[in-house]
Amino acid sequence: MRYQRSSTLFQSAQNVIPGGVNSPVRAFKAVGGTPVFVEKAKGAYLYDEDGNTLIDYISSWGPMILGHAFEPVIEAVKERADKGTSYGMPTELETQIAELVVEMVPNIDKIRMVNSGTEACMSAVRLARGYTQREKIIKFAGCYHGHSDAFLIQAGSGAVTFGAPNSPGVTQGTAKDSLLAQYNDLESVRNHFEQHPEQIAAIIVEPVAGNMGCIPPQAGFMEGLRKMCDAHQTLLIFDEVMTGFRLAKGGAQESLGVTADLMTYGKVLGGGLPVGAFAAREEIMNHLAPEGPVYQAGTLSGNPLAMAAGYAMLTHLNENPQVFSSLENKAKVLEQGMIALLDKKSKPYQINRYGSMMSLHFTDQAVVDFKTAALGNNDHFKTYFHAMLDRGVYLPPSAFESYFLNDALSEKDIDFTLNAFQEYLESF
Ligand code: KE4
Repeated sequence: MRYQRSSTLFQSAQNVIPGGVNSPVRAFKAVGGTPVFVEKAKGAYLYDEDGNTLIDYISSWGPMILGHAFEPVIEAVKERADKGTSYGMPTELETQIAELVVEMVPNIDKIRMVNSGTEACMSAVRLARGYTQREKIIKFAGCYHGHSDAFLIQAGSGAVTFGAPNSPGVTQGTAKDSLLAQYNDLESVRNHFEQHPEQIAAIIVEPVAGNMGCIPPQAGFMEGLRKMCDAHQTLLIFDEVMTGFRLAKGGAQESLGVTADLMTYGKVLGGGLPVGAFAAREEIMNHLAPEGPVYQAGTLSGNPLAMAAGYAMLTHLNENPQVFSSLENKAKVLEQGMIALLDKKSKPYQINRYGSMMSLHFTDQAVVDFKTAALGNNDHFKTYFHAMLDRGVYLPPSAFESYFLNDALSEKDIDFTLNAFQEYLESF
C-alpha cells in the first residue's frame, strides 16, 4: 500500500496529539484518507515515509518559495546553531534582517518580529486599536488571519474546512468588535463605517486572498479600502503572511500598487522556521513597548536560528528578483495547461491565479468571495486531490486553500503534473 507507514504513524500520532496533527488542515479531514507523513524534502520534492516521491504544491503553505532545503538557508542555520539556539537578548542579526526588510518594502520604517502569522496579526490589531483609541475592526468572511479570537469569525482556511468558521470559545464580547464584510464588496464595508462612525480602528484584509482558495482582489477593491480608511482615519492592515516576499520583493503592496498602514508577515520571512512580523511607519510602530504603551512581547521573538534562515532567504530574493518572474511563468504554464485540458471536458470549473498562488474550483460561478468559494463541488475536489496524490502530486488537502508554487519546480515537473491531471480528467 502506498501509505502503509504513514497510516501506522498516524495511528500512533492520534494517541498523543489531538487529531494526530499539530495543525488541523494537515489531517486530510476535508479529503479523507490518511495524512502523508514526510521523511524529508529537497527542492520541489517531498519524500514520504513510504518511499513515495511527491511534487510539492503547498511548499509548507508558502515558506518554501525557493524549494525545500535551499542550500544557503540550510548552511546559515547550521552555522548559527553552533553559536547557540536562543539567548533572550538582542543580536546584530535581528537588526540586519530588519534593515533588509526596510530596504525591500518602501513604506516600512520599523518591524517587530514574533513567532507566527497569528501572533503578527493579533499584535497588529492591538497596535491599531492602541494607536487609534478605537475598538472595532473589519475583517472579511473567508479571510484567515490566524487563530486569535478576534479573527475566528467566519474565518477561512482550516476553520471553514472543518465547518467552524466561528469557533467555540470565542466570546460574544470579542465577536461584537469584529465586524464582518464580504471580499470584493466595498458596499459591505461602507455599511459598517456608516453604522459605526469613528469606532473602527482598522480593516484587516488579505490583499490577495489565499484561504478560500486563491481569490485575487477585483479592480478597485483594495483602492476602495484605502480610500475609505483615509476618509475615516482607520488603519488599513494588509495581512501579507502569504503574499509578503512571494508576489514581489515588496509583496502585494508592490504588486497591487496599493499602500497599507500596517503590514503583517510570516512564512517566507522565516525561511521555514517559526517567524511572524508586523511593520509600519515609525509614527505607528513607536506606540509599541518598550517605546510606547501598547504591550507585546515574546521569549523566542527574533530567535537567532529563525533570523538566520529568514535573512538567508530574503537576501537571495533581494539579490535575485528574477525568482518572481520565474514563478509567474511557471504558474502561468500550469494554469494554461490545466485550462486547455479542462476545456475539453464538460465539467464546470474556475481557476483563480495571482502570481504563484492559484486554486481550482469545481463550480460554474466565478469565485470572488466566501459565498462563491463555498459553492465548489467538494466531492469532485476530493476525487481530484486523491487522483493527483496517487500520481505523485501533492496539492493542498482542502478546497479552501491556495497552491504555493516554488521556484525549484522544473518544466519537467509541470509537464508531469499536467499529465497526471490529464489522466485524472480521463478517469471521469
Ligand atoms: P500562522 O499562525 O499559521 O503562522 O499564520 C496564520 C496566517 C495569517 N494570515 C494568513 C493570510 C495566513 O494564510 C495564515 C496561515 N495560513 C495557513 C494556510 N492557509 C497555515 C496552514 C495551517 O493552518 O496549518
